[in-house]
Amino acid sequence: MDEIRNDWTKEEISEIYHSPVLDLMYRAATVHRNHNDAQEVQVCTLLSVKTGGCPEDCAYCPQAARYHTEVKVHKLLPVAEVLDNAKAAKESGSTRFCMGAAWREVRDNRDFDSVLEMVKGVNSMGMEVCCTLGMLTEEQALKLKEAGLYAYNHNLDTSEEHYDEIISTRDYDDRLDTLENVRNAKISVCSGGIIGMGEQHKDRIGMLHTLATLPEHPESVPVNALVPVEGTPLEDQPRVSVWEMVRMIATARIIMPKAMVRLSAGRVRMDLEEQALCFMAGANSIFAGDKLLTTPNPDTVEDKEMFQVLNLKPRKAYKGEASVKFQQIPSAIDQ
Ligand code: SAM
Ligand code: DTB
Ligand code: SF4
Repeated sequence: MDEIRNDWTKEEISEIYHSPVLDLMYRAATVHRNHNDAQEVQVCTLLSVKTGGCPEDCAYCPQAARYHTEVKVHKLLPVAEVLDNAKAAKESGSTRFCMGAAWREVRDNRDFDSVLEMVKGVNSMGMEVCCTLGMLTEEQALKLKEAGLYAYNHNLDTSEEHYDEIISTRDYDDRLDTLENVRNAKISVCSGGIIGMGEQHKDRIGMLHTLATLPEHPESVPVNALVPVEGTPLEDQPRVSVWEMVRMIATARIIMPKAMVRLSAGRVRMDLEEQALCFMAGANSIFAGDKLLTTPNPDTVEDKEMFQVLNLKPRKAYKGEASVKFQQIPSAIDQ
């Protein structure tokens, strides 16, 4: 069995990433089968609970206030509306519900209290509840944990070296500090990045290196293909080829064998065969529903067909070793 290592060097990761692509896929598929049920794919749903008007300058993001995009600003949704959405997501087969807010950071105010209510509500439905709300202090992470938060998403997005080209309003260490606060609060960590933002291969390798050499690997690693949005500085970036997604996913799978590797943004521009290559390379989760946060995502009906054609089965909530560590309510198991 491949051992779980946190001492990968950039050279080792580079060698894996640059290996002949079919060998790379074969190795990743083997590692995947050694550690996970390769037929299982987790279906997650995203909901933007607070949209647009964000003070940050992330070059890829349609929700940054300073860019002129078609995103309509919306204040925090009412708790009941969010819970209705979560119920619908559960009924359509999702086992993880992720709430995103276009905030730079969490503030200790009434909106945060409402988010804590949302977390409590979704957790009591037996779904893994995840949030992505920007930077967090350790106290805020503990409050979320207490409310029943299972996972927190906070992406590194790119390498430390390329970071300044993409975001100037916070730095890489801020990102790492939040991940540490999440980890210390015993919340499951979800962190990955985006490809197709003009980065070089060495930046992708650098980002994977940072993730794989954290004291503990993130339990979840989203790999997003940039969705170029009109009005953002990255609006004209060319589409990434599926082989680049395959290299990223396969390398992540080999160096972090037990992580859920999420084929996240960018699926609308991939056909079934391309997505199949990503599952073969070790991806084992998708976001379902016709919208990600603000951009389109494949149709639920098409995704159901894809599961049938590829003989995939949706993974249950709270499954695997991580769930024992992060479980909130034992009665939710097997619901
Ligand atoms: N504001 C919070 C933050 O930045 O941490 C949470 C929401 S933010 C939209 C969550 C993640 O979505 C970002 O870190 C980025 O990786 C991803 N994302 C945003 N816009 C994207 C785009 N156009 N294409 C691909 N991924 C995107
Ligand atoms: C992640 O890595 N990808 C998701 C989730 N984490 C929050 C978000 C993708 C957002 C794509 C752009 C949008 O829809 O606004
Ligand atoms: Fe704001 Fe998050 Fe978008 Fe950056 S990625 S502009 S922090 S919503």
